[in-house]
Amino acid sequence: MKPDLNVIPIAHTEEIVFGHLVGEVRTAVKVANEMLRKKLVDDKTGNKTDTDWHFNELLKPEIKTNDSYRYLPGGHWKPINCSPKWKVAILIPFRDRFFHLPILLRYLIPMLKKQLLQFSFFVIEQANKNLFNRAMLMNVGFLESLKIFDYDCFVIHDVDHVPLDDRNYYGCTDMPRHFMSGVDKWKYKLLYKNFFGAVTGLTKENIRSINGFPNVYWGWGGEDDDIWKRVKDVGLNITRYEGPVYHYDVIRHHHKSAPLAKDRFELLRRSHDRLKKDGLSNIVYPIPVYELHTLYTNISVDINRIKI
Ligand code: NGS
Repeated sequence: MKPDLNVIPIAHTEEIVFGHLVGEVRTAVKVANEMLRKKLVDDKTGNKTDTDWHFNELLKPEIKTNDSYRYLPGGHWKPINCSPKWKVAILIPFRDRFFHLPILLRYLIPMLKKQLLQFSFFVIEQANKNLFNRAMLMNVGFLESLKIFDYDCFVIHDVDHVPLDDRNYYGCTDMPRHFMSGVDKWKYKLLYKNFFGAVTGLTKENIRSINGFPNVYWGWGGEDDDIWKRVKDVGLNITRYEGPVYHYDVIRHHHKSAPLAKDRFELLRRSHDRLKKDGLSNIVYPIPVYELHTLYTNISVDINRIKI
């Protein structure tokens, strides 16, 4: 069935997702945010402090939902009656596309519950006007999410891609994984065989073995091809299943197209040489700003160029 990709307010999505518990959830998130702010901001100086403590202790109280899940403030869900096969962090690199988020989350939450996964949503927001750097945000999301919980599975998700079938399993079996066999804008095909963008999955070990993601792609394009090369370079194979279960629709928008990463072809040629020195091994970024929302944890970060 075609998903409804019309814009809906976040409040309406919250009502759909939480039903009669929505009031309780909103209050819990408000309280958790106040506690978080007390911990993260130094009272005297007003400066941000590091998150080097048990962050997840603040994600309280747990709320039991009526579908055998426990919910924790900031968009974290854990099944009650089974131990989940995978603990999945969904990382959404992000800037400005606020109206996309509720549309995507309202489809993903029921889907992941049906798949009995433990899951959390992290929106990794680039907090400046530099060219957008999707892959560096992925590195930040990986490192920061691991401060909250020991996830073993990471799904990197473009905010505007909605899966069409809830049998598209987001656990980390057969990784690294490209979850998409086709997309509406390319007539439910892919643009090229080695495409590794939009929605991908890697285990924690996979990500460490490729030294995370390249930090050097500022602007649109190329970073996903670089990641494909990294994966191949370390001898891993990418799995992709064929057929309509793995189709996606793209949420249309009227933004002007993103500025290109002009140097992307040059960068791609040197991908192999940079693998060890560009990624998790050299990333630096200022302490991010955390904010808990009902449906996700927002990690806002001011990323800048790093010398290799
Ligand atoms: C390729 C880009 C990828 C991009 C892909 C799909 O040309 O980064 O198109 O584009 N590679 C380079 O530019 C080197 S899309 O379907 O979004 O139009 O992901």
